[in-house]
Amino acid sequence: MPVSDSIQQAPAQNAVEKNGNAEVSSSAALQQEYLREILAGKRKTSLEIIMDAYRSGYPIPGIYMDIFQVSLYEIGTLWETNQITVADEHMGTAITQYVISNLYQHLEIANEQRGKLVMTGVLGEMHQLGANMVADVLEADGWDAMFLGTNVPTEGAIRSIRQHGADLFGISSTMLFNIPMVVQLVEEVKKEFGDSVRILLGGAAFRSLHELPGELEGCIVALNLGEALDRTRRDMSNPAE
Ligand code: B12
Repeated sequence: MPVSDSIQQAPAQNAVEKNGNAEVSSSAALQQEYLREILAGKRKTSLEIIMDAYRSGYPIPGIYMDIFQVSLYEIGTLWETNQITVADEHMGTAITQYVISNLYQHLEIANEQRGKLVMTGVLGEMHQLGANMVADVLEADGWDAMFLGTNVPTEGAIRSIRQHGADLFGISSTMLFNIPMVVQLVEEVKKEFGDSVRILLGGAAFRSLHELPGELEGCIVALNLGEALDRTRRDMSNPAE
């Protein structure tokens, strides 16, 4: 199944067998179960829940969006409203990072070769999971992806683009206060590589922007996994152009 379809079709496919009875557990129930386990610090059970879902046919991009993203957004709200501690948030995030790392080996990579991608979080940005998920899903969609992590200095990012021969450079920013750093990075990349490297922007900061700063014109902006797939397929059908 194409990776983009798997995002939309995920919930309907989540059929879980228990005690011989076919039981369709909704993605919402699965997400709540996962959230409960990560907040209880149950790393093993959290991984088992996700591996069971995967083995029952739940596609990885769907798990990323329906389970991980929803749980982490909920953790953000619980944290903001003092219902959980910073330690709880760190633990939930760490367990999710661990589960994502385990899922990676099961990603089905498309036969198509769409080009080379470097993905990073901008300097000053500590949120990493969203960019990690987008890098994984684009890799599954046929991109030769190099994920740098986050809080990467401009110089290092430029060097990675050159070393990898990237056609596409993804920048993630969650915090609005990091947008000036995104602008600076984009300007440096344009100066070094001109139009030969397209730039893909995303992360929660772009959701809060009313208008894209003029300096970011010409960049592709995508606000979630589905949009990242749609936009890269539409705008990057021939990376060499
Ligand atoms: C975990 C977490 C952290 C961890 C991150 C650890 C890590 N390894 O990632 C730590 C503890 C470091 C952290 C720090 C902070 N955080 Co924080 N954090 C979160 C939390 C709970 C989850 C983030 C997450 O992983 N979300 C899940 C991913 C999947 O979602 P996502 O990032 O949006 O990614 C999706 C899309 O945006 C998009 N996308 C993302 N990147 C890219 C890139 C490209 C190229 C594309 C195309 C798409 C794309 O695709 C992804 C999949 O759909 C959020 C809650 C939330 N609502 O997200 C708060 C949250 C983002 N944090 C918040 C805050 C305030 C902070 C701090 C300022 C706290 C503090 N006082 O220190 C610092 C800022 C640090 C910094 N300079 O960046 C606020 C931000 C509020 C705001 N709007 O300004 C939030 C919303 C919590 C809240 N409700 O108050 N945080």
